[in-house]
Amino acid sequence: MSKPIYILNGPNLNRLGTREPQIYGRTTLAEVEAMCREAASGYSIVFRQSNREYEIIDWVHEAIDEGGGIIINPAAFTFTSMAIMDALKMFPGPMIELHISNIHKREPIYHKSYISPIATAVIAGLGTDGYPVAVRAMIGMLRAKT
Ligand code: CA2
Repeated sequence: MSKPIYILNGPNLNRLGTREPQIYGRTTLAEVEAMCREAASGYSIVFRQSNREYEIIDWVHEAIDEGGGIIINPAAFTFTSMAIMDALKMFPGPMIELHISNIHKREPIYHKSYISPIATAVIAGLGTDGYPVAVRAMIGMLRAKT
């Protein structure tokens, strides 16, 4: 059986759909999870969100041991966390950095990602539709590997 795809979400994304709809839309994180499961076509999905940096690091370690691929929206940790970057560096499989908004179109504080230089691919600006797009792209990469 193939290893699961880990979809990890960083701080505040549990509040998705409740504010700033002009940037992040009105879809909730529970709806995003459902979209990902629908796109997974037989692959198992581990879908998680945390507001705590250490918990995301622990989940990356879990994915290193048990996961086939990682899709991560690190939210604000994108711009601050060398610790998450260091953990992700140890992951041997494909990794997609995902952002709902186009971070490069926003203020300069959103431009310098610690994760992009080590990610296999980056998706930004597709809204929450970026999640199922990332799942399909991840499945393509996992199939190409086997
Ligand atoms: O666009 C993205 O997905 C971001 O990763 C979201 C982060 C932001 O710091 C990144 O620059 C881009 C912020 C997430 C804030 O969470 C929200 C929760 C509820 C409503 C709106 C946003």
